[in-house]
Amino acid sequence: MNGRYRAATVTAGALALSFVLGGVPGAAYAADEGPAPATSLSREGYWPLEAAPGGVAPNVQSGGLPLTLNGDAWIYHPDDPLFGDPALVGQGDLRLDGDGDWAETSAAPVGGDGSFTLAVRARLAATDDRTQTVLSLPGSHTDRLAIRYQAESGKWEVVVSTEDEANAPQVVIAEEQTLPNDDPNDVGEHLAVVFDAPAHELRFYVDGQLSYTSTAVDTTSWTASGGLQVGRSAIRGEYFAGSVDEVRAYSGVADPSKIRMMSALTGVPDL
Ligand SMILES: [Ca+2]
Repeated sequence: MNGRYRAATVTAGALALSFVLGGVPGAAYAADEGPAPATSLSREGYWPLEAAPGGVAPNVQSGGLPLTLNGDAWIYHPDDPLFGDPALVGQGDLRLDGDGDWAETSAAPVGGDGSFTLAVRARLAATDDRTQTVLSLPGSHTDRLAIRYQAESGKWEVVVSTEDEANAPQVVIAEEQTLPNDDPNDVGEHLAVVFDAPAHELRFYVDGQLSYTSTAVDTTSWTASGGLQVGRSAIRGEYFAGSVDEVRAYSGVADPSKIRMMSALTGVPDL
């Protein structure tokens, strides 16, 4: 075999490829055609936050860790189930006043050494000048991952620290399209993060949608050492003021259709 033959083959292949791409403009950005799941999905936690007897919100997942409420954190129920202000989803949601309230599990339901999915519905009390963390997974010196309202930009963002160091380089995705809605009559936003470890990709879905700016290359593999934090960063504080509901944690990659189901305004216990 000689070099000239190989060169001809490559040229023919390149022409064929460009023809195929030209025939389906924009296909690479179609929101509904996300990558296939690289790993199976295993639920570690679903906390519908309907009640917290004794200050402990149960995990629907059998054998899963509950969320313990701290500070003045409480579960809201409308006085009148028909005409009162509804909870975000279902009959109750978690209320946090931004002044030392949070809920946490005793250990991390997902650590970050493999693929994972985290989801939550959150409504800020006010889009004010305080950065506020909705969910985080702590290490010793920084958060493995945090989902938060970034006051400087006025946007939701997900932040990954690439090492467990205070000033570690970070991977950040800011949500550019759907801004936080602090209207008390609104349902806030559904926020979901997928870390696809084999694909080295971080995805940030807001209200069930993944915009084309909401993925980032991420090769982080260190493991969180503390429990899941709801309503704060265990490292930086950043206490959340507002309502939180429908917290979910999975090992593995949730595909776009599952993320859309999680973002529904009715709880899906079997998801
Ligand atoms: Ca609820």
